[in-house]
Amino acid sequence: MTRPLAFQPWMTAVQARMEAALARHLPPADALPARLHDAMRYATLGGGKRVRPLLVFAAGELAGAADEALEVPAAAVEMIHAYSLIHDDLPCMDDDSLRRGKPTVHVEFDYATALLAGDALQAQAFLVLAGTPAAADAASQLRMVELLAQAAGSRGMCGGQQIDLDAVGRRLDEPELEMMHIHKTGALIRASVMLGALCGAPLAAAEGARLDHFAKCAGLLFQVVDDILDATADTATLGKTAGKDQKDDKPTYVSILGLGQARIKARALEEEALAALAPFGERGQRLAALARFIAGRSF
Ligand code: GRG
Repeated sequence: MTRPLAFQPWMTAVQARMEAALARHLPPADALPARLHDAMRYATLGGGKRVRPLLVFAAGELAGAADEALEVPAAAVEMIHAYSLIHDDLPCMDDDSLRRGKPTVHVEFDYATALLAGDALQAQAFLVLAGTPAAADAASQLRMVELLAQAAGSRGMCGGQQIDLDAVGRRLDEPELEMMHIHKTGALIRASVMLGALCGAPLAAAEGARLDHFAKCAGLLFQVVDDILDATADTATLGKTAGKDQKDDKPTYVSILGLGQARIKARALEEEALAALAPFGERGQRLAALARFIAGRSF
């Protein structure tokens, strides 16, 4: 039996694989309307950590899925993520000019093109997921479409963004903040894990519940670390404007708990995520390494 790749080379390989897969699954830059396709590719290619595709691949490894199949949901979740970043950066949302170390889409192109590029990326995600066989059977593929739609919509990411907008300038308590992030950031992270698993052999109900608990912890962990980095890292390292949450008077884990307690919260979530994986033994090792990466990331 071949030994599994160590985490760092595995991550680099998945990131490279996804760059090629996304380039293939996006409309060509010179196809009409070229400006829109150019903006979609600008937003999606050549940057980002690809955390959500990495989660798809790691969960797929746990379920014994083939890498070729995993490219499909991984491309779909990254397209939804890229769309959310475009819209999140718009003047009517966070109004930011830097993303992934380059000008945001509405700055590089224009507001209307950015809006359309986000819309079109969302549609492209579902086109790819519905139109490219990835799961073992049609029912599982349909379930993937359903899970992604749920995660992206008003009871998922968009709903979380609305809670976020409503919270500006208001003091949230920790349960309210958690509710916001379970939707805004957590829903797509959770869907990434479940879509990856759906590409492999069916999990027993208890295994599925355990994996979902891992995904929920990983989503919150990702956000707590994001809040800590916004308060402690610099713009060059992050590739996006640092200190923005405080400047915009946004409730974050750091503003509510303080930096020290936010770090303790991150550690507790990491441990809870790892504990949820423990019964999977070797099969859960890739996801465990990814959870540790999410906890320890510096950008
Ligand atoms: C429909 C107008 C309209 C807006 C919707 C969907 C939406 C606005 C906002 C979603 C909120 C959002 C962007 C959540 C994700 C927050 C987050 C932590 C993003 C950064 O993710 P990373 O660090 O980024 O994975 P990279 O660049 O590495 O991919």
